[in-house]
Amino acid sequence: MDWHADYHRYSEILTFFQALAARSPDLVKLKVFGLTHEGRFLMRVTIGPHKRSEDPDRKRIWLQAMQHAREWISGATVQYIAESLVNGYGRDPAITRMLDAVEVVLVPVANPDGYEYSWMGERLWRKNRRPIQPGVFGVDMNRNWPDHWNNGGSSPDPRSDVYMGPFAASEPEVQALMNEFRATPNIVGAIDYHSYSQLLLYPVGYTLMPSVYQPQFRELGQVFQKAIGDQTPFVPEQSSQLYIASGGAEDWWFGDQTAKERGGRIYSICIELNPSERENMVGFLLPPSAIRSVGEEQVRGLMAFVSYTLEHP
Ligand code: 0X9
Ligand code: ZN
Repeated sequence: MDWHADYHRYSEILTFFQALAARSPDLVKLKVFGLTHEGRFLMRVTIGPHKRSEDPDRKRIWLQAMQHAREWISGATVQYIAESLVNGYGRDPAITRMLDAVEVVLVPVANPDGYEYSWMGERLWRKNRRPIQPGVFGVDMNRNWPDHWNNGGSSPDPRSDVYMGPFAASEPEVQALMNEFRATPNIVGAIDYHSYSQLLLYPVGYTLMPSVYQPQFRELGQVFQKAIGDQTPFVPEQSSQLYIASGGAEDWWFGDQTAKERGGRIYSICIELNPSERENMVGFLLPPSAIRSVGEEQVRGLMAFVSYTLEHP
């Protein structure tokens, strides 16, 4: 069976990564780093030659998908990326070079409760599934991160799809992701995969004011596009130009607090995957036949992202 010909339930995805780790024990390591509200495992996958992990200066790239339950292509894409990296190491020179230079740390499903609900309950569910009031569920995880939380583009109404939560980092999934991120040394770049609209969004999202890194992010956008190819345009823009939204992961990764703790900023972006439409909810229902081509493109995009990040410290 061709795994990438379809979308899969969370338990199957965990099994997929267990099989990948069993097949390449020197390259792939799994770790449960937290539990969701409903008690599911939050899992991270480390990809790269283990013998290099002991190097205290080993650089790392953080990849994360499926904060939003209905954005299934983001999960399928990181599964594709993970398998491509594992298969390519020692065979494909560019992949080998990349994994010798950086370790990839991947959270394949950041919101497993919401994801399972999008299979069994409502296909277009977005938030996590923590009960807030009688009959009212879920916080938008990408409005809950503690960087300029509650600073616009999010809602205090628990019934809203962009509910920010009762306080910053109120959600167990966000807390676990933050702790794990902070416990991972030398992260130089981070990508949060979402869908859709084919955009490369860079910080900051809480205000229209540009960050001092805007020129680099613009250049990164061009490099990324060149790697993907003209057949699939990815528009680079500051995320607040799409719409202002506060409490997003990419702002927290980039933000002052993280910067101070780590002695520098990191390249953090949010990729809105295919399709290119902007308004129509059917964009979330990308047919599974698209997984392979999106995956191929994103492997190339990731390689360009990593190269740029390393060349522009
Ligand atoms: O709204 C979001 O969280 C992201 N779009 S999505 O359709 N996948 O929900 C975009 C987040 C980009 N960040 C900001 N605009 N701050
Ligand atoms: Zn999203």
